[in-house]
Amino acid sequence: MFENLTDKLQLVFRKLSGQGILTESNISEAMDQIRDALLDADVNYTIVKEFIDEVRKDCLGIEVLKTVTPGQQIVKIVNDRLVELMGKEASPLDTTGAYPAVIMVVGLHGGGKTTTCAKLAANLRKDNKKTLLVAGDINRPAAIDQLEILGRENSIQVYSDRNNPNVPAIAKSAVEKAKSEGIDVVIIDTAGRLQIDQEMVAELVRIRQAVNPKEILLVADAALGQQAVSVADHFHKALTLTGVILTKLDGDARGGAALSIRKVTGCPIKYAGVGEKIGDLDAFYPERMASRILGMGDIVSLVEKAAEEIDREEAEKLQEKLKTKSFDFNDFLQQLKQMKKMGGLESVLKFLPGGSQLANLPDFDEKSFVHMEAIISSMNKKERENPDIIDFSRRKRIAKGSGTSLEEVGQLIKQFTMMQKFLKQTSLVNRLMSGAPLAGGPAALASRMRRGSNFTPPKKKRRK
Ligand SMILES: Nc1nc2c(ncn2[C@@H]2O[C@H](COP(=O)(O)OP(=O)(O)O)[C@@H](O)[C@H]2O)c(=O)[nH]1
Ligand SMILES: [Mg+2]
Repeated sequence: MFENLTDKLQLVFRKLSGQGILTESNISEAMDQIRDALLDADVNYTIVKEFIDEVRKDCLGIEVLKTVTPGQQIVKIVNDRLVELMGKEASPLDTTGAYPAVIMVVGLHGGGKTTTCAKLAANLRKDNKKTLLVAGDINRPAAIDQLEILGRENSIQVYSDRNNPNVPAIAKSAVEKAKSEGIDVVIIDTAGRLQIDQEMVAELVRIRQAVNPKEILLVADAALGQQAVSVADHFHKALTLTGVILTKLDGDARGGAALSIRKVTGCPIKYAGVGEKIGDLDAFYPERMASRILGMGDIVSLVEKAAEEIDREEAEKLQEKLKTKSFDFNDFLQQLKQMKKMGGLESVLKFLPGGSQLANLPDFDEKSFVHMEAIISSMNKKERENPDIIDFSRRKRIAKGSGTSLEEVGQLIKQFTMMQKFLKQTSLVNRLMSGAPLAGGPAALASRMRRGSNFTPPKKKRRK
């Protein structure tokens, strides 16, 4: 699958990895090559342009990690953007709500509708769901035969009515039958054409009205590339699809459809057909697909680990320092500087379990960093080491020296004392580090810290 694209991208990355540092010029060269590779894979032009712009921006803003090379980091950037392009999260089949759930399968002739209907039924059987396949392509008797054979071979019930020319009525009867027999999901195979035409669309709309499907899935041949994308776009406009199933990804598809369809139509890809056999239907996971396209899953996880590692190290160092009872204004200042370097308190807190909510402290924004630094710099050595001695007249002097207000100085001292107190609750810090729940949750803690009230650690449950 997508070998050509994979080969080309790997070539770009190999070249980058050989270069120790990233410069605007080698990033630029790499972006040109990635762009060509994507265009060759028949990805939509506008999408390629946007994609490259985003990747370039990410590359220029890269934060260098110790244990991996910049080239490896770019692999990760491209990976993440590919995942995003394909929809980020997987989009599972929805069979909730009305009973039985109805799935309508639509698409052009030869895309793989009939085969995919049977594959879907086999997939649902794994979830213990009973299905009924409905032969809705009545124009060609061979199509009904095909579905019946697939049903017989795989022990899936098939509903057909060769004497009825009214497909919406057939679909309706099938749903009634399913209801009375306790069948969970009805899957309707429909007629395709070589081209989208009004007559076909009108029939599909009538079927939709008759049975109100939970899912309307377009089956599209991935080998058609951009043509598959425009087919999807048309079907979506006519029918409001709930998802796309890309077939024949086992063949010589170049990747264009898989990489463009989500962004162009807004419809998620739900499954990928990867062969002619009944089991050859995979749920579509953007992350796995990106990893297959790049063929560099190991580098992606290496970079992820390195990023986590460095942040964890910093967070732990900070924690260690904060835990000590000797924590004074000197430490506070140093921590402020370090936090600023690391992108603010939030960036540190978010790596502590539950810390992401604590990070919403409004008092720690960029501007107040500057003021805090100024205030602490205006304190003398004694005051920094022993903030208790800072009385009104000292406050006045500090405010004047730092160009801030008395109020701000008071605020900072209050915050510092609170933080000091908070940090002395070592058990609390440990709890935070271990991910154990806090009484009222981190948000409650954060608000207590903000208000300046004393924090009482959660009471231990007494065992009887
Ligand atoms: N290799 C491959 N062949 C497929 C896949 N899905 C369907 N086919 C084949 O494509 C052809 C057309 O499929 P069919 O279900 O009849 O398409 P329909 O006209 O849309 O109903 C058949 O020969 C299928 O076996 C797939 O994912 N991979
Ligand atoms: Mg068919």
